Amino acid sequence: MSIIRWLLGKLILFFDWLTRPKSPNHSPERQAELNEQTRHMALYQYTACPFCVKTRRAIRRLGLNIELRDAKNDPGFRRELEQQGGKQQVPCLRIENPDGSITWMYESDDIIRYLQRRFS
Ligand SMILES: N[C@@H](CCC(=O)N[C@@H](CS)C(=O)NCC(=O)O)C(=O)O
Repeated sequence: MSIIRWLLGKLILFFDWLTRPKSPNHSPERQAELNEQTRHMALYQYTACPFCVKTRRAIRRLGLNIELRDAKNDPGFRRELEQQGGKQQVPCLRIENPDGSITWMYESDDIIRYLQRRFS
C-alpha cells in the first residue's frame, strides 16, 4: 500500500513538472510589492499531496513567492500546524494579518480563491 502511495506521489510530481505553469513576468516594482505582501504568508504542505500540488501551481501562476513549509518531514512545522492551525491537514495557508492575528486557511479551493482574489 505504501509503495503504491509512493509511486502515485512520484507520478503526480512528474506530471506537475511536465506541465509546469508559467509565472507571469511582473515588473520588478510589482514583484517587490507582491513579495512584501506574501512575506506574511506560509503554506504548510506535503511535496506529493495532489491538493498541495494544485495550490503550488496556482501560486506559481500568480507569480507569488510564498514560503513553503514541509509539514510531513519537519516535526516543528507539523506541530505548529496541528496545535495552532487546529488540525493536521494540508495544504494550509498561514496568514499574518496587519493587526497581528493569524489566520489558518485550510482547503485548497479556498486558498486558491483567496489568492486569486487578492493578487490577480
Ligand atoms: N479537501 C482538502 C483535502 C486535503 C487532504 O486530503 N489532504 C491530505 C493530504 S493529500 C491530508 O492532509 N491528510 C492528513 C494527513 O496526511 O495527516 C483540500 O482540498 O485541501
